[in-house]
Amino acid sequence: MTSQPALPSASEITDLRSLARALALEAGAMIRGGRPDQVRVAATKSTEVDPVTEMDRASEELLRRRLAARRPDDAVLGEEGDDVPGTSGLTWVLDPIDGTVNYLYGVASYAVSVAVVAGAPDPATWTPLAGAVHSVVDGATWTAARGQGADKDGRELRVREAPSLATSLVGTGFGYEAARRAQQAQVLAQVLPKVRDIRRLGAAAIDLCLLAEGSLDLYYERGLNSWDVAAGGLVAVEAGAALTGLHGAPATNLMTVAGSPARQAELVALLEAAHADRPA
Ligand code: LIP
Repeated sequence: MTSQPALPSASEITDLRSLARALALEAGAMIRGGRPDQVRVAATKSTEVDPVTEMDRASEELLRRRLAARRPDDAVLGEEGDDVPGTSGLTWVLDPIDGTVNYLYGVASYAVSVAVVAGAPDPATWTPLAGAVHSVVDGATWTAARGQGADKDGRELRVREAPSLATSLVGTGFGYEAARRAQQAQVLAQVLPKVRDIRRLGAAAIDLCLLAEGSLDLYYERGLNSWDVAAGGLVAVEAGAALTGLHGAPATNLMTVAGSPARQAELVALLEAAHADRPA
């Protein structure tokens, strides 16, 4: 049985939180200042509606450059670039623009997400240590550190507990493949009548932070990548949210469900009854 390397100290984790915040703010300022009037798609990924822009790439290059200088022994996993191995046992998990479609269209919900985890960068097994989500358009910044709480621009956060599932405002999102979206629409048809309303804002990292601040009561999404969830998930958990998958599993690409513990358990049960993780 290989022993897990010791986690960084509380003060080291505090420093990692400060670095994540500084990097997210710097990349956000570059994105904000450099957005052309007409954003072009540089390439597409999983489908023709899964775009990457030059700014996604420029943001990740900036983040990687800074990390190579500040944290050369740490590994890096980013949405737009190759994995970089490390020797420290820590991995930085980067989403240079979460909400790329919103950025492309000029819809004001996109963010830079920077997190650092201990262990392999696998949401099923990692230990999130620190993270920052910086909303590019309005400049709001959420941060969190393991065991040290979560904040929005310095204000401590606690999740809201809606009195019932029926009065809960629920965030969600949809994938890029048509078959997956058809299946997600069937699940949504079973969720929508049972909750207050749905919000599809287009950036998981911001959705999870809105949950942490009480602007959403619940959030679920299937098909998220590790970089979508790494920072926002820590913000939500450090604000008191339960964050899991279905059937007792941790939150992974299969399903991410977050919210105050009582309501989150009810949403998990509803999603399980709707077979929300059934293959599309
Ligand atoms: C996005 C997520 C969003 C999801 C979108 C997309 P990206 O990430 O933040 O929640 O619904 O389909 O995956 O691709 O903009 O980094």
